Amino acid sequence: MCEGLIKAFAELKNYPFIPKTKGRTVETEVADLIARHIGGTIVSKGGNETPSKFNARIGRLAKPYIILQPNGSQSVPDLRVVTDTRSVDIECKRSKNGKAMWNSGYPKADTVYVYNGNDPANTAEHTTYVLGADLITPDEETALGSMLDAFRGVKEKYNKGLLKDSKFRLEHIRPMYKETGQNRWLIHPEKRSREAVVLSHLDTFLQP
Ligand SMILES: [Ca+2]
Repeated sequence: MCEGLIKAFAELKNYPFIPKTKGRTVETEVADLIARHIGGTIVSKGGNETPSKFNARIGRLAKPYIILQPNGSQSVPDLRVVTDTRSVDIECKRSKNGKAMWNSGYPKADTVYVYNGNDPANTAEHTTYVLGADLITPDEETALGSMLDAFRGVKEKYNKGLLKDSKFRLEHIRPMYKETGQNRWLIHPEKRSREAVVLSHLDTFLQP
């Protein structure tokens, strides 16, 4: 199983730039590729299915399987590969200018990030991957988490305080994160070692 996942990632490195047309997305391409190599099925929650019904349904599935968007279409990760013993989260990113964007989520140490794109400085390669632990330190993750908690605290304080009798309230906070420095993963000087870290993470992490 682990071997299959590693083979899938080795093949993934050779993937061309995936156009946005024809209903293909990086997420479905990666899910299909992994399913082919590990012999698992791909599942996703139906539109009308409650989370408990969905959980009951996947509870009956033979492992391994891949859940598409396990936390909903607006939340990370894109894929969760579930094996007999563990599961691994995979988040896919795609861009036309070679830059990996974070938008409303920052990296998580144990998530695998797949990037598919078009970097003018490296037209020979279009896909790479990196483990979250190579993108963010534990201290940064803690600081970003506590900043988000602080924002949520402000929201609660106002909604339940000054705004409690108002027709208006803050419905939700949508942060936007930006990575400064080298965020062009296809030309990153440590690209090869970052890819190797992902392979060894999958190898050791998914061992029973
Ligand atoms: Ca994504």
